[in-house]
Amino acid sequence: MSESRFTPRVFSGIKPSGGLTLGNYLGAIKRFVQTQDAGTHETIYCVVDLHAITVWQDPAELKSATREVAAGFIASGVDPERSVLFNQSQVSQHAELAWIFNCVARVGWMDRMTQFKEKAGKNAEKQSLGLYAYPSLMAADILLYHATHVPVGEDQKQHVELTRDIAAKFNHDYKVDFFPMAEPVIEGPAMRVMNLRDGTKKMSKSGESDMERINMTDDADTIAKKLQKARTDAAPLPETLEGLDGRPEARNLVDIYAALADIPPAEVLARYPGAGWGTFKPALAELAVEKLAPISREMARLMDDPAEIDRLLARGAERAREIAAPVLRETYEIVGLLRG
Ligand code: AQP
Repeated sequence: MSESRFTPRVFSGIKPSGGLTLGNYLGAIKRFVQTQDAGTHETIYCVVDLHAITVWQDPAELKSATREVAAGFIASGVDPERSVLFNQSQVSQHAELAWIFNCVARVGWMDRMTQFKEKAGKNAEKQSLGLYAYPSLMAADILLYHATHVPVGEDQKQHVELTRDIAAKFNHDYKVDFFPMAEPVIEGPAMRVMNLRDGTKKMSKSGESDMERINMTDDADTIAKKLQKARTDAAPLPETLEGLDGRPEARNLVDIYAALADIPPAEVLARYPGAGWGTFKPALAELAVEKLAPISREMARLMDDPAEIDRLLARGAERAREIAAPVLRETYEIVGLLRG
């Protein structure tokens, strides 16, 4: 199948399941802005609120988190004119295409999804059906726009691969060349920012303790305190990257520094050869505050005018529907669903 007939187009999203973390920023938003600014692809960015409700969300908090994620996008540099920026539930075609994909994807495919296993833990039977079917909705999010590239953190790679499986099965079953093979784009030193208290776990919005993550809205003192208390081993920084093997917490802090400073991790070690944590942690805190403070200030300013955020999202949704509606219409036609 020739992929060149598809317009180079990026789609990615973030769940408003809480406030944004440094993981979301480095693994997703910062790269969304770089892609938009490079100008080589159309860029579509979405606050995926339908994904958020796969686990319980307080309705008032969900609205506020949706605006906060939108504010985080804009404050970081996503331009609602140059990119299409909206919240998923305003474009009903996402849910409609997801249903069709529920009928294409196989139960065995969902059973292999590690994120469901991690999130459900021992309580899989008690999880919502939505959490189990989440990857099918994510495939719809991407394929509704015929997106060719999907920038994500490492944790979402398997879901983008499943999106390709769904596209391939749909094309095969209906004997069409309709959905593109979207590629995950996973590059840079911070594709998996780890929890500050346990370097083997991912930093998450919904993690139990606030001390395990840096929130985009944290003030300078809080950022410094969290990094100061971040768990590490006792050894100083090594001179080469191999010296970080088996030291997940140390590796994480070096990777965060590298991603914030836009330099390779080896260069961080070259800047701080053999440094102890008493030197490196304050330097990292200073850098994090320097990069994050302007964004959190701008987020606060935007959050002061929720009506303006709502207006921007509604306008973005209108633009998204212009792309999505013809794709869904053609999908219905291919599947044989009558439309008046
Ligand atoms: N720790 C992370 N490191 C790198 N990238 C990350 N992303 C999330 N956490 C990290 C990337 O951010 C994008 C949006 O993710 P999401 O909010 O839709 O879902 P998630 O990965 O489940 O995020 P959280 O923070 O862990 O949310 P909760 O706690 O609610 O489940 C994705 O591109 C993701 O890779």
